[in-house]
Amino acid sequence: MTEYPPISEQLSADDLESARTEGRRKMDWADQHMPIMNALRDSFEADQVLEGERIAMAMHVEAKTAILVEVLADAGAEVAVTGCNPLSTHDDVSAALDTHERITSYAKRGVDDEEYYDAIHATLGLEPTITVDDGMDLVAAVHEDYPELIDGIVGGAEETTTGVHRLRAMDDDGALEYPVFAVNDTPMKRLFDNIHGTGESSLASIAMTTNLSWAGKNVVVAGFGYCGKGVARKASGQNANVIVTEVEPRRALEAHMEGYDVLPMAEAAEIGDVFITTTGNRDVIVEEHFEGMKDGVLLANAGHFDIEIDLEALVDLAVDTYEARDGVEAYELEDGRRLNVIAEGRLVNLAAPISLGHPVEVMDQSFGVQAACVREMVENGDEYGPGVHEVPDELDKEIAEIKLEAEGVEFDALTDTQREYMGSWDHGT
Ligand code: RBV
Repeated sequence: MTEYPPISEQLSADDLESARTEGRRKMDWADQHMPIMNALRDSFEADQVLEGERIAMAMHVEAKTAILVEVLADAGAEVAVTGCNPLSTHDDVSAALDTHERITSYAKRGVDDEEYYDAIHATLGLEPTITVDDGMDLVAAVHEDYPELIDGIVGGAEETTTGVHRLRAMDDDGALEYPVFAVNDTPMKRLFDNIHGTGESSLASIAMTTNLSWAGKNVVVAGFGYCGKGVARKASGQNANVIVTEVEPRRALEAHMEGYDVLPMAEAAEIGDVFITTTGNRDVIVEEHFEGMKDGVLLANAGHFDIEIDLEALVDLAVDTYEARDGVEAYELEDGRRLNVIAEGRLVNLAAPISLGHPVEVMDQSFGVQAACVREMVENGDEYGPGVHEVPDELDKEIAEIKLEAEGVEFDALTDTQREYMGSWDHGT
């Protein structure tokens, strides 16, 4: 197993002290706004539901994620955590987490590829019984590099669309050898985190990074999945003129019926002021598109990996590149046009220097489902065979009910007659 030092051994003694204090302060703020995680912490801790478990995690290590990590550790598990993107870690939060007696954090911002994977491998030194991923890098490392760990793993949970997509491809190949919950696909995750979370945090990060307005801009949203819908809706709400690009006919139609302009990227490229990719696929904005763009455009990616904007082609086209602002790299073309790439084309809502990730409230929901899935794997893991599994609806509803109670929202229950009616087929006209 790779030797890689935890964050506490990577920062100087002076930096470490202040980082821990600041990291804890960020976590306390998040915690104050996470009623679901607080409720789960109380019950998990009282019953020590994860006692004896060892959990490896690769996620965006910032304040909200830290609350999830802490809840799992307070429930009795040993946890080793690292980042799932080289730019999304908050070192202070990572340092604060690492003070917990049952948590080791290897996450550090700005790591290169080698350090990134060394840290992933270091978490597996824990010989996990559970893996929690955002993007599937842990599952991949286990299967490719440490298959001997598979027998000891009860199961895993996956946070994001791209990770679930990769897992399904692996499952289709018959290569996935333990059960993994598709947390992303639950209503409590997707309808809130993907739509509102990605929409709000991507736009907020771009606006704060550039100090530019949305009003009156042509905003090109590539992909009209859950994330694209959120970005389009929120941009429209900020008075932008939204243009959607799609490859799926029903989604293109849906975007059209929502009132957005739908265009091929080649045409959108020529009129867009801001481009935001949310497809989960590669090569969405490429050389032919750069060639048609206006001077001063902003290019940002809200998909999990940095493959949607072809930066290599842009580097080749550019005669000069320079840091135009913190988190903005300008690529100057031969004819003088400047194309501005935000956060190196990485997940913009987490990877720009001022990015904070999704709002606390939505991560409370997503991580509530994550925690419930970890508990389910520990309690009933034997019932799930190798492969990708839907999260049981009851767990998702449990998380919704905790949130509704915390918000003081009451709702109805079916009467017996209604339940009977819904289960019957013989009542016609
Ligand atoms: N995401 N995490 C945060 N911790 O601030 N913000 C977004 C955070 C997750 C989100 O659930 C999405 O599915 C995933 O990041 C993409 O990597």
